[in-house]
Amino acid sequence: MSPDTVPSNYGQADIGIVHLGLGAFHRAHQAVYLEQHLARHGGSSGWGISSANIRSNWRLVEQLRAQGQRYHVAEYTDSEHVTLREVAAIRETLYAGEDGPGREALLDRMSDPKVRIVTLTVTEKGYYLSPAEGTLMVNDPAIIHDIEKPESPCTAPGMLVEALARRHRAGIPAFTVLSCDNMPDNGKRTRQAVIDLACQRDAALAEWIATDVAFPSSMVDRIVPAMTEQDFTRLADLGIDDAAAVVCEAFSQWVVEDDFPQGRPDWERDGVEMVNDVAPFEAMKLRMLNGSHSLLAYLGALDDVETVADAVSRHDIAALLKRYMQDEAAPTLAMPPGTDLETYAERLLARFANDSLRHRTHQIAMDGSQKLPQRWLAGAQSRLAAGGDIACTALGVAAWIRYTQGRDLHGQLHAVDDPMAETFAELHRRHANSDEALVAAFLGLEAVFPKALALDGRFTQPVLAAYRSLTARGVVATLDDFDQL
Ligand code: CS2
Repeated sequence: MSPDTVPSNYGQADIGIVHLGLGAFHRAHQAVYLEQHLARHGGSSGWGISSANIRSNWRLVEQLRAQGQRYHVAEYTDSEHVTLREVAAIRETLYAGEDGPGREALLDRMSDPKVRIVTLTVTEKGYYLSPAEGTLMVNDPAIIHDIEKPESPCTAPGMLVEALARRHRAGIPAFTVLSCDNMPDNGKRTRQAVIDLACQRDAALAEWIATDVAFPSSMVDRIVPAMTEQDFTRLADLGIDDAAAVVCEAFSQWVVEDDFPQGRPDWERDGVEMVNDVAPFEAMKLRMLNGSHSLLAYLGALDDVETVADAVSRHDIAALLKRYMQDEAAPTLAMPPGTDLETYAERLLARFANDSLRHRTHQIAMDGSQKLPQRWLAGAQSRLAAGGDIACTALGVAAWIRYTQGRDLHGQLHAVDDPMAETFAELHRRHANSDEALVAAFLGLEAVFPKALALDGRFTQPVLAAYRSLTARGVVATLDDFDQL
């Protein structure tokens, strides 16, 4: 295969954006948009990025530094077509994980008047908000740390509050905070986390943040699996030896609420959709794409299906996803301008079928406690209120409960990667002898399930029935029955 290549060849760019969460997604999504932007401006627009990891993976920071902050993104349309893009938009990388110079360097950078936007991809749990209620978890040890030692924070909300406090003291205008995580109203949620935390510290600071800081929302979309050895080998075959490279799909979408009082890059020229209201885009993406992802991830992982492409190549799983999107997700959505939900659903299935991406079901299955509310539960509530069907969602919830046991339906063990993993293990121990008690205990987790849903027999009964079917008869037979309904 001979790739199309896009080298990076503009000069140095000044830093105008700080990013928290230097993961694969950031490198393959936001940084690529900025790369195109900087290339158009010959690097002189002032919107270079400083990217930081605040809790883990210092190694990546070292690797990027060692290779002059340049890396490659391999964008696969299918197994025949790949574009290899060199990215140099990240001008600086920082590691602020432990007490030490990295944290101060990051806070210094965030306090620099030239920095006018701070973006985040810290995953749902990185906001320390209760998944069901969206309020700051003030009893979490990391948040307690940031309340007690505000000058040396260890969480993303803590970094934002401390940097904003320093700017406020120094009379420097606030930066705009742009969340790029998969949460509904991610701007409002980030604002809530930051203001709740600032209130613990200084009411005047909280007041200033409430009036002076903009928190636009955004919808981000690109499938960027975690890198595997196999991916690095594939890249080596294309002549790329790059420890910080990322593999992703060719598709990319970014919809951003246009609220940047301190200015922003002219992103619309690089395909970013700048809109007044992101909510319909966000709900569509979360319930259709991410909702389907979670559904195939839990059912697939329980049945030893390794990747997303393997899952959708199975007739029974593909049929379930179609039914879920058509009957349970689409009817709950307001149509975003210029989008047709039927076409959107078809394109999603085609994207999932891209077998150049080894997107592991277990990767998507992690952090279910943080993902379920926005992917499934909000839609299920509105579907029930309209007297609609939620059978696929109930099956998904049952599969998730079974998944959290840490053993698939063929007896193979897997890790349960979730901030609530200990609670799950305890529930499985306590209720090992009763499916009914186990399902009731899970649905009673108030951090995850809204009370109204947990008390609604139209939801709880199908979850229990699906749980019993899955454990007694397995995924294939359960989906077979589903086909007959
Ligand atoms: C996935 C997402 O891991 C997951 O939970 O559903 O990372 C998904 O690939 C992206 O949101 C696609 O934009």
